[in-house]
Amino acid sequence: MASSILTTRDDGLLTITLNRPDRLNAFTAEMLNQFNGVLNDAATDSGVRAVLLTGAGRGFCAGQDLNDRAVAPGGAPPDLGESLENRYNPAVRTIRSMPKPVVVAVNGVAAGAGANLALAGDIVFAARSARFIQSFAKIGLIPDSGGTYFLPRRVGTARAMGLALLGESIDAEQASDWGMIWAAVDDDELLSTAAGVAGDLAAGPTAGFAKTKEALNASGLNSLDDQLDLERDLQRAAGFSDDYAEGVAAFLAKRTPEFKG
Ligand code: T3D
Repeated sequence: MASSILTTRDDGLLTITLNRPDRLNAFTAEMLNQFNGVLNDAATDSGVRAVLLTGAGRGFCAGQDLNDRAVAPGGAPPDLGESLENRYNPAVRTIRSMPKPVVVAVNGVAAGAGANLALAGDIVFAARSARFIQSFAKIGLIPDSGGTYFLPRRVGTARAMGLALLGESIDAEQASDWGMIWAAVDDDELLSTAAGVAGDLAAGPTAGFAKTKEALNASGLNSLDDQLDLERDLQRAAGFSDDYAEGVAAFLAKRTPEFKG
């Protein structure tokens, strides 16, 4: 049986493909365990300098596989808190905290936790035919996997509330217009565009990117004073790095820099 998580390596770029196309790549517990294993390896492997996440087939990810457990009126309810604590939340935390860029190529419908895992990425591309749906509202749940965090920060509270309560689908173009994602691209150019950007990031000053990510992650809760202090500390460390010296030397010599990260 094919693995539900596929990986390929091309120099410093790791591509992760969600691979249950007949279920629009909906997550089972086993698939999430595999996903978390791959994400953890990507986070700690210094040879991985950027990650590209996409889905196989016509969907990106339909969130939790609703067949993966018995849910029925009158039956014993599953503990969804356990599911989030042990499987979804670790994935979101690893994507947000890994010290390297995560590019997401949303190739088709992204629903429920699938939509919010996409939004956990650093740079999100979506095919023009892709849709984002906060499906939780349709089944009595709340947006999870960071949805209540990422959505208001990306699109503002009014749109976040509408998306969360109405559970309506929005297409890639609208997601891009609202600032929810970086760009909508033609379907047949999605993977080459996202892989090109991810490859460029993998060849870039990844230690600097990690500090940028750390600073932006912190800014949601910091005061301006705290954020200025953090920028000072991170920039001090960046200024001591070989990549900074290389970047400036390459600029002055009018040559392409060779970053080590
Ligand atoms: O652990 C926890 O439970 C807590 C965490 C919760 C996080 C969550 O993600 S909750 C939200 C779960 N997801 C959903 O509610 C989405 C359900 N799916 C849909 O609403 C629709 O499938 C889509 C809007 C995503 C796509 O619609 P469409 O018309 O393009 O495709 P389809 O025909 O509905 O789906 C294709 C097949 O995939 C179909 O199977 P079939 O009929 O061909 O045998 C469908 O049943 C299956 N599928 C799609 N999503 C799921 C699924 N099977 C199981 N679970 C799914 N989530």
